[in-house]
Amino acid sequence: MLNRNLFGPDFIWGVSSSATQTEGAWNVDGKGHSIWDTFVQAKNKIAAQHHHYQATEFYHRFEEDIALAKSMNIKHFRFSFAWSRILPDGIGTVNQQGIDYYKRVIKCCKENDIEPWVTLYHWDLPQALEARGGWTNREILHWFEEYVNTCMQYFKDDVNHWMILNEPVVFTGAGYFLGIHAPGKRGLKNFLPAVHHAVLCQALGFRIIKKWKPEAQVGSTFSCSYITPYAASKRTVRAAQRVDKLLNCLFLEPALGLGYPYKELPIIKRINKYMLPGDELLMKADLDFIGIQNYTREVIQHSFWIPFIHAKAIPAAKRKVYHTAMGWEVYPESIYHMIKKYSAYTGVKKIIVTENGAAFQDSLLQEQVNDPERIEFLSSYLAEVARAKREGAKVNGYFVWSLTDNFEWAEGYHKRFGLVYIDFETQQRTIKASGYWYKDFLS
Ligand code: GCO
Repeated sequence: MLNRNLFGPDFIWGVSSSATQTEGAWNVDGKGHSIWDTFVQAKNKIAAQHHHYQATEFYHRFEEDIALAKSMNIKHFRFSFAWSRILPDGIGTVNQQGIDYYKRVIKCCKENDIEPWVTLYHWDLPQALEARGGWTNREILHWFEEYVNTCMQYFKDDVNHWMILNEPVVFTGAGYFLGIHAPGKRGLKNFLPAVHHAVLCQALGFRIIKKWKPEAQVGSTFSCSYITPYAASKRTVRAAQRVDKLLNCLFLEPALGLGYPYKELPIIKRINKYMLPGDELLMKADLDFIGIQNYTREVIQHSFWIPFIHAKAIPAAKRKVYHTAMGWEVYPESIYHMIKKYSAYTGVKKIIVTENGAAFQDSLLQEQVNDPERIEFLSSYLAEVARAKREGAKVNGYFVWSLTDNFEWAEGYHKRFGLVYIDFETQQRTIKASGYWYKDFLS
């Protein structure tokens, strides 16, 4: 039977969230604009033209939400700092009100016996920096350096667990290649420099944090999907390998000193154009842990028509397999395979599952939310985490995405991932059946 003892006494249990998806208060108390504040204004980018300007009002309601987390036996809370709340223009003047706010959040966590885990960059670049090219401009190394130094100056004594970037392949891929996330840029000419600069910032951020606080636990978080070829043909298998390198390895391997995956992903050779002598070394970061964020697997087919990668994913609906409201296949073995895969890298010291969860069509009926699908989802994925752990994998923590329903980027509010339901009209919180299930599991 699944129970927490299978994971050992030191295993870390938590929930995750991020600033843009929850805080709201997008333009109060001195906060500068972020690229998401701008992006949600564009036509036809966000489902139902939703925006995050109120979101879950975490900025004003954090005490209530952290108390809820405590009531659910949650001991670790992962959230992010909004860069433009701390440095409204990205660099330069510090916004004291932003510093005070995060101090209050951290203090509240501690008063509730909850350990804060802070992500420095969860996709919300200050708009003032995007105006200067954002992640495509190598200057971002200086901007990011200033931001991380500022965070350490104010928070080094308050926070022991830091994550540098959240899902860099998603914010560069969706934001600078596909144009479906902020800042809405497209093409290899934006994607490749953004990737390279993010790889460099990841390592730079690591060095800065360690300089201020050698004993801090510092990681970065990577989205990952188990990749399966649709057929056994050589062509399909190679297509699947390319996707695997792109989605699962592009930001980790350079940090481990393995460089970019040129061999399996030939298109990445074009990144050399953005590299300066010595960069290979600057890409390395001896991370204390890696955060992995897994939801599903992808089944890949060779495609002549898709440029650069010549591969495409076959959607779960088309394969007629069980999937969540996001259209993502429910495939618990995926998390097992990913943990094993990352565990096999000698340079990976420790793996924390920093996100796992699911969106389903939840509804509030008589003040209750009955979500058996989510309970089934979480327990089946956790059983696979336990299996990997039993086999000796270096996994030592698990965070559910997310504490509450929130702003799901381009999907708006209709995709609910929370253990706690939010009525976005009234902002009323209701713990879902899955939230009670997690609470019992952790008791
Ligand atoms: C992330 C994720 C979250 C999403 C979650 C569900 O990178 O942390 O994008 O912000 O809400 O993964 O899609």
